Amino acid sequence: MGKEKTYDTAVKQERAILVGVVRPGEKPEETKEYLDELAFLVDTAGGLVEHTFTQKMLKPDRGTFVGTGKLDEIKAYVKSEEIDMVVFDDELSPSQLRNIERELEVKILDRSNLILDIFAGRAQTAQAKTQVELAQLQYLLPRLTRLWTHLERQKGGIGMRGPGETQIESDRRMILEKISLLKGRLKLIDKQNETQRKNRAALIRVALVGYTNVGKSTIMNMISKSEVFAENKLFATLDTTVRKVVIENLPFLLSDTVGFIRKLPHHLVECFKSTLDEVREADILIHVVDVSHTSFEDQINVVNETLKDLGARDKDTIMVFNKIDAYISPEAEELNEGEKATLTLDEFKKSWMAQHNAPALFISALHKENLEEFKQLLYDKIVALHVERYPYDKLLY
Ligand SMILES: Nc1nc2c(ncn2[C@@H]2O[C@H](COP(=O)(O)OP(=O)(O)OP(=O)(O)O)[C@@H](O)[C@H]2O)c(=O)[nH]1
Ligand SMILES: [Mg+2]
Repeated sequence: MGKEKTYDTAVKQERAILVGVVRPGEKPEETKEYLDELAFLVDTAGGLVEHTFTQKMLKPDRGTFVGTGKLDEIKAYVKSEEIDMVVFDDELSPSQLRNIERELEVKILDRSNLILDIFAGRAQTAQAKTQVELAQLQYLLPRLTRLWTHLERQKGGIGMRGPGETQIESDRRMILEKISLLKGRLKLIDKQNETQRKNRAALIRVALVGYTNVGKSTIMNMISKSEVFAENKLFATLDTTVRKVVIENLPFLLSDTVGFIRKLPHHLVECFKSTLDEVREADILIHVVDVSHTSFEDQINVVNETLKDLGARDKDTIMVFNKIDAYISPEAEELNEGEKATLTLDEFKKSWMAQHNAPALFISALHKENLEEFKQLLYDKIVALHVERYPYDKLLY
């Protein structure tokens, strides 16, 4: 923990505003939740959120996403407050991006390239770096015209066709070549990793999965006594780490991997599929939930959906509700003085969370609360699986 800082806070922070469209039927707390998460992403990327704009719409405008009236309002704010970038909560189409950029004349990001940017800043291994670069190029490809318009504007804005088209074509070809190069490199890395996995002993494999920032790496560090980078930022972990762990006399493999998030860019999921092989091939999943987060139920659904995409939804899964120390009950505001807003371990065990999610455990990885029960359940599960798989192996237990 506490490795080197990824972002240098000494440089001037970029001033950002957020823009979200409120869909019909969306509850105010949902809108707040989406934009809070976007703000956390901007913060993680090193930016400073100055203001948030929302616009109620049946569906986003095809040309300008928020409609021209709202765009004028945003433009006035951008100019008067010297804003450096405008961040949209949804993926913008290439033409929306072009129109908005032309109007606002500052950097425009959408959720996808914000996430890509964070990933790019965090990638450590050759595999992660290649995966992120590939995703970035795939994101860029349909948006190439935008870059060219940009150059045209600097030159005076005439002659949008002629040389522009030729330039786009050659850029395009270059990017396509780079994409196929990166794909080739990834294939090679995948093959090496596959061989590595095959060479491992026939141990039971357990994978930590969950939404980003729920405490997966903290749990990994705690039970494997390793030093995986954990911090209160999104996507602290990008690469998969595998450790051999021994509980009592029982060895098994535990992996920690990239966290999931709602609206994860499609390209990114594709490019990170191989990083998630460890999840796909795991015998047991530990689905970690941050119970102190107001929308942890939504987060559980997002994780389950992502697991489904990966073909890993039907695996043997233990639900671990983490951060019980920071849990505040939704009725906390109505409590009288002296009454506790959190739950005791017994109350957690009797709650709907336990009843709906068997087997479920309630822990605090940070305060090392209830870890014995966690280890015991894991131990029992692994032993059961081991007996089933190697009925004649008497070396263990
Ligand atoms: N209060 C509290 N905080 C915790 C607990 N467990 C982890 N945290 C904090 O939550 C933050 C995120 O923890 P990580 O272990 O990095 O989470 P992660 O799931 O690996 O996150 P990503 O790799 O970014 O997806 C850190 O600041 C931890 O110190 C806990 O039990 N209680
Ligand atoms: Mg992590």
